[in-house]
Amino acid sequence: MRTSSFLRVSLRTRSRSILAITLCGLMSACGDNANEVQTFSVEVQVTLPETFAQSAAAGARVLLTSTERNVTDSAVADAQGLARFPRVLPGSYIIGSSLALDPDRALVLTGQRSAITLNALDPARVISAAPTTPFVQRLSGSRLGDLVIKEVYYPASRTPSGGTYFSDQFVEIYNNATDTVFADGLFIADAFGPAGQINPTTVPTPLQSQTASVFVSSIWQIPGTGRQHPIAPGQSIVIAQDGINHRDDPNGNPASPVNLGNANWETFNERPDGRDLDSPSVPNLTRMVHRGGFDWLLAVFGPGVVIFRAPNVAALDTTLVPGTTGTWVTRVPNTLVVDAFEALQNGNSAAYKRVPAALDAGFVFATGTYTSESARRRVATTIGTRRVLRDSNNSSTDFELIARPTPRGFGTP
Ligand SMILES: [Ca+2]
Ligand SMILES: [Ca+2]
Repeated sequence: MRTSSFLRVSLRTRSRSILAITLCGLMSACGDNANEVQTFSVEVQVTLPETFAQSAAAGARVLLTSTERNVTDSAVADAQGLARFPRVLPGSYIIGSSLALDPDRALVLTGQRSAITLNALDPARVISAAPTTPFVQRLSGSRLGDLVIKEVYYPASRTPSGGTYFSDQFVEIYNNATDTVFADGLFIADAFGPAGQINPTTVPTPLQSQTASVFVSSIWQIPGTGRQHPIAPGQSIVIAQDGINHRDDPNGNPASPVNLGNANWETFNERPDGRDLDSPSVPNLTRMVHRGGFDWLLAVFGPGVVIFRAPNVAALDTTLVPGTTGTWVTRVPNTLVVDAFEALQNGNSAAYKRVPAALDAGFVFATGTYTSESARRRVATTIGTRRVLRDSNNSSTDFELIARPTPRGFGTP
């Protein structure tokens, strides 16, 4: 039955299986099974983070989503952390796992009675033959109650005449927790170092080897006495480089994709030449440490951004970058960091990572500079009307590149 075995192996989609049925209706040589596309038994082994008291992620929910068909299959991991999908069609899949630990189970596994959500994501798993071993998903995650960086619009935009415009950059911070979080006192900073092979002599930051800290250039702070700036669960704040409607402001860019006249905050870098304008409608962050640039300029090739809490920025170490004569950075220990984001120049720029892997295991990249693209954190799930954003401390999988920024939004740009 040469014809039917050929069909079984090569037919990959349901539309093609319909074709197979049609063909077989016309072909007398077709066997009884010619209209069945071959499926595979797939197992996913879900494990807890290495630092946890156990390994098997019992109860983890595993989603197998076809990237070719609008189909998601789900399974729950058994006591050994094994999730089974008995009939999987050949194709490309996103495999995602999640496990929410209540305080009691978190206490057993981590020693801390604090609810935690763990995630893992394999964004491109091609299944073309029966797997001989389970696919492994190692979960990671952080405590609930933390703010996360939701969107970083760093590539900036082109003017109608093709010039470059970067005053419309912004960072959005989102409350991913179940309770109100106060933004008062939060610090935001950009990681020191180049984003890639910008020119032939560009080398990665020599501070990469110090993996217990992230080294930052400029630091800004959200003002407040502690309870003045609440962010409700599922809500966010937008920090603009310039808090203006970039599209219609005389100092703006008619081709900019954003109106930031309603931003929560802006970075106003007061200086004698008045180069940075103070938008009257948007309050200013407090400038704590400023090193270079006429404003808080994020690298259009890709910035590292961290938000952190510290009792006193003046108490943080200031370090001279090795090999330089006057480039100073501030050392922020990983333990102070609330969330981190990293973008690099392109997919081949991993060697230039500036944010330690313990804070962010990956990076995103745009298709170029001044593209008006934006990097936005993915939605993991929605509880009621509240979006819970994916937070696996890995910008490669937590973020997606979108064609236009979506400040305070999640729609298709
Ligand atoms: Ca500004
Ligand atoms: Ca202002």
